[in-house]
Amino acid sequence: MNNSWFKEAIIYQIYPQSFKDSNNDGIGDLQGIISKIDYLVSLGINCIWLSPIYVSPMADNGYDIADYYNINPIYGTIEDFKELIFKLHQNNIRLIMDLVVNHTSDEHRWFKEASSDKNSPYHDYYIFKDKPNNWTGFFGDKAWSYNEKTNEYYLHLFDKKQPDLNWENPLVRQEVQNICKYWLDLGVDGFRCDVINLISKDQEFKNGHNKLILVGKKYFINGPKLHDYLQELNEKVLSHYDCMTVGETVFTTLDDIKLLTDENRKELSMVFNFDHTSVDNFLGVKWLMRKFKLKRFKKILDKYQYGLENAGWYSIFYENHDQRRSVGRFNLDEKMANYTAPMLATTMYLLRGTPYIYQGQELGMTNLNVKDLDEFIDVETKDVLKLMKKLPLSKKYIDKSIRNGSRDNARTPFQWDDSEYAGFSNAKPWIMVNDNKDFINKEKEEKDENSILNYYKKLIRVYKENNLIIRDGKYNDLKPKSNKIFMYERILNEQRMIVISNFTSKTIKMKLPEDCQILLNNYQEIKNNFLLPYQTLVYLK
Ligand code: TEU
Ligand code: CA
Repeated sequence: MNNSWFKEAIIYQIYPQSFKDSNNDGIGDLQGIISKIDYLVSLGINCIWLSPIYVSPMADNGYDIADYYNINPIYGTIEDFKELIFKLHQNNIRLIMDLVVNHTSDEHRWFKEASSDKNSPYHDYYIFKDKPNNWTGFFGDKAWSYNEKTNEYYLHLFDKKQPDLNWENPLVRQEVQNICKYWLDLGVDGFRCDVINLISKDQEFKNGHNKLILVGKKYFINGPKLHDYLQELNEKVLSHYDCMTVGETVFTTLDDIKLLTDENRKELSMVFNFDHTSVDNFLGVKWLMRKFKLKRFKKILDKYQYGLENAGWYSIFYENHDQRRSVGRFNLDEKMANYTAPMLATTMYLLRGTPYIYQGQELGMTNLNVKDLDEFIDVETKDVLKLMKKLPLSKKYIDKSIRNGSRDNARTPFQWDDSEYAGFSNAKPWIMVNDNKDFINKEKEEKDENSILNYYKKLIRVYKENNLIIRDGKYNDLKPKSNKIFMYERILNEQRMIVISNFTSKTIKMKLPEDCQILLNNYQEIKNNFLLPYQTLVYLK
């Protein structure tokens, strides 16, 4: 991995189930993606992160893998996949795959053998104990389930259909190396490594100390051998290819990130950290809602912008398939999305780090509006709703928290046009189409010069044209104390870029920079000495 193209990548995440259905069975697929490469090219992105497409019973929408070497037939065949890579590369778009190796599906052959016979060589691929400890998993439930055939408990930090792999076992690590090698040889350009900082567990399996959600998290986050495992994977496989890795890391600190992404240590190219998406919750748990404060948001982003100045690399993003939509978040009025979405995007993507855009974000797609909470179908939402109903919480709180937090918000079909199923499919999709597809859709926005989509295209163009200063420029927050304005500069040699964003619905009196080139503005005009509601401005001097 002695390359740095990942620092110039603009990455677009595709959630295959919801992007485009080519054969009208209601489920997105690989040929669907292929049919939309023109659209990806028109956006200007240069890399795709494809969420899992491997064989899976879909208990967690593909994050539960039953066969790492084959494509889930609902998405197509290996031939379709080869065609996809070939055509993306033809268009100078790279492809990174999702690598989910903290756990497998309980329907993986390894687990089937492991769970039926203590003496099977696969038994030690997983973590079995005679007695469970008190850990809680990420979906709010107990992290251990009973396995009758061997009279033991097995560990699963996510759903019980997602047993954790035992990375202590060198054979498991060898399997992961083989998997990476297989896909790299097929031409993929890297991996997004699912919950990678959970792979090494403290072998004492101590009880956690408190009664909070995620009891025991201290003992399964950034475990003692995490760095060794990552270095080994690099040495054995990744370093032999021109590839990148982005680790999804949960509850990591700045120091962790410095270690994980230090180029000399050869572990990961960059990580996703969720501190800034946790700005409106408590303890990093999105169900525990907290009022948004711009100052807090900036403090978090500043911490990493300054902290990783000389070491490490970072990913910048608002959305992914687990997060709620950014429109309507951060105290912003959903009805003002034509202004707020460009403002949010500008503010975030001119920071230092590799930008990630989640499908539909560029249209200003919104959260899903369901009548009844039971209409949510995601496994996490269901588990958490069940748990919340047992706790002393008001109906109103539960309603708001679930609506905010459900991952279904991000998973509704991509809105291509205003037809019945939004141009995603001719058949009823696997998940509800958002009813605002009539006015939020790709076809309509393409024609409207002032649409969110066209603003994103402009932003991406500006990003590419000024890549050096955005990548390497020194960052300074110019108004860290303000709860209304996010204003920062990026400085490289003689050049200075200034980004100013109004996070409020009010016009604010302020002196604007003079004698600069204006690179971006989400209004037609500039009003001297005033920053308009939700206005965003980018200057270059
Ligand atoms: O998510 C990891 C993770 O920590 C999730 O619990 C996340 O915090 C939560 O979903 C936020 O709502 C990854 C994948 O992105 C997610 O889709 C998977 O369900 C999970 O790992 C298990 O593979
Ligand atoms: Ca299909």
